[in-house]
Amino acid sequence: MSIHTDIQDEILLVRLSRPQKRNALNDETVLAIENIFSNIPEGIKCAVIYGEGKHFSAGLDLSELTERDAIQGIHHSRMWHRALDKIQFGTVPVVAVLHGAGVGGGLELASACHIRVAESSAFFALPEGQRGIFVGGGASVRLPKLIGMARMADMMFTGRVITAEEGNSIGIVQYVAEAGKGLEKGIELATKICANAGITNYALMHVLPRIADASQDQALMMESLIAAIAQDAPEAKERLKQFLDGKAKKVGE
Ligand code: 1HE
Repeated sequence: MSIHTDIQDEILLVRLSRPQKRNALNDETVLAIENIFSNIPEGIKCAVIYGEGKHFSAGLDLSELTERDAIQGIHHSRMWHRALDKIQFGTVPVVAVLHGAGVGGGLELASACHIRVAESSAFFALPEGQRGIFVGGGASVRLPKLIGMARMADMMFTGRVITAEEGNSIGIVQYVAEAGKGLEKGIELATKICANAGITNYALMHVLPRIADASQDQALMMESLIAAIAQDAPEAKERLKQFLDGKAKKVGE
């Protein structure tokens, strides 16, 4: 099997497990991703995805690319879109823990997650330019939202390799961890996410990206609607009361 899952408390741990091929994403793996994120077990509130071996993922399995014609190529790309949409618009937030290569489709997979942690060994690139192809796993939509269109175009035009620290400063990742400490950091973040109200996590996954894509007028209306729904929940009322009674953590605690 090219992917393994484990459960730790309320967190689903998803491990890319094809280290001999640098976790290159063949069709079997992409379909397994679709299946896993379509069937998050009851009681799970967050997922963490990471890679076995020295790299997160070397991207598309290039050995499967050679025989495809144009229409097969479209179906293949749409399969990636389906699978990665199950991550971005699934039922639980997903933290990606990146180390070594996070390139091509590996970066596309990471971009579909909600938070990215890079170990200091991580590096990012879009070698599609050099391979004579184009991204097909959603990077042209998701990556410009993280780093801007000019940076993505540069990565493809020139094959530029971005380090973990650079990735942190331009927005590919939100955290950098020491070598070997990424998973720990990912689980620490996932634990915080699990403690949020479900409606807040849902709004961040499903409403915020739609607000970002909408016109200002529609976006502000969506914000008002989701804000009203969230504050109406008994859980929100209870959390606000706890703060006002001095029983909740202050900011930063
Ligand atoms: C692979 C792949 C792969 C490794 N497909 N087999 N992605 C790329 O263009 C990245 C290509 N890979 C690399 O540049 C390097 O492998 C790495 C920098 C990621 C890692 O280097 P290293 O020295 O640790 O490993 P290696 O010796 O290059 O590879 C080990 C094995 O994995 C070797 O196979 P072996 O049978 O000779 O042992 C490699 O052939 C195999 N391997 N990467 C297939 N990608 C939805 S569209 C997305 C489009 C893309 O993602 S394009 C970018 C593809």
